[in-house]
Amino acid sequence: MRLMDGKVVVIFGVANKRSIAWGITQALVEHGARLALNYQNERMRESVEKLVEELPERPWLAPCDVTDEGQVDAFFAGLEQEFGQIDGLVHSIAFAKREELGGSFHDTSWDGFALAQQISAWSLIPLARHGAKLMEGRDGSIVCLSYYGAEKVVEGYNVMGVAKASLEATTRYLAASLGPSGVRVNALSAGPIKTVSAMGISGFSGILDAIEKRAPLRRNVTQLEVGKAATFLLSDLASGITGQTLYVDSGYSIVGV
Ligand code: 1JT
Repeated sequence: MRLMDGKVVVIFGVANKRSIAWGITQALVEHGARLALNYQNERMRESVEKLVEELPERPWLAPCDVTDEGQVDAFFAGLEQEFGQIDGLVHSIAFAKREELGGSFHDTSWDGFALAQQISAWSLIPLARHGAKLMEGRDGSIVCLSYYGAEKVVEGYNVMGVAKASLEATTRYLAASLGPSGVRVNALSAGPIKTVSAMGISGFSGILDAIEKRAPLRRNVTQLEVGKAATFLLSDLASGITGQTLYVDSGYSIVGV
């Protein structure tokens, strides 16, 4: 069954083979989607160019640092020229300074707080605005990535927890404002995954161990499992779903004591 035949999806956030966005790319390719990807800067360009060589069809690639309005404008202008319209958009982008992920939350700096919000939450708004413009009359779908630390305190997640809470609320407000145009907006709350940016954060491997011990499925989730759920939300199978946060977490979030 191919869920995405004839659909165009733009994916923000592929950096390397461990990126969640790469798992989403692979699942969407499996389901027949035509893809467009960004790379954050020239340094990232090479690694993304190399990764996409594995795919059966080369996706459209262009630079886009989401903190640069000019680059966002140029990216979507190029996208429109290449595809005309699009059907889906994936936001798989987050950032926090290493020193803010750990230590005492009450020591959070304004700069660290603002940076995490700008890149991890606010950036969804301009991407959704530009994306929705290319989805007119197409029943479009937008998906972003969250984490359990948005709603419960996860030691050390700190400023990212507040940014993800903001992202989930942004998802609901965008769902309400874009719904009348037929555009759906949902978040996936993924279990912890060994990505390049997560590895080496103190406490992270303990969180992976806790999932293996306590989650109903007794294992961690993979990038591809998140990709399959993203494909569902982007597809017509989810045509009645908007504003939601869907958990892809081996069931961890349902467990109490
Ligand atoms: C970022 C990073 C966002 C790691 C992230 C993230 N969302 C989930 N993780 C994994 C994670 C989870 C916990 C944690 C640390 C990392 C890395 C920097 C960019 C944004 O606890 C300390 C619970």
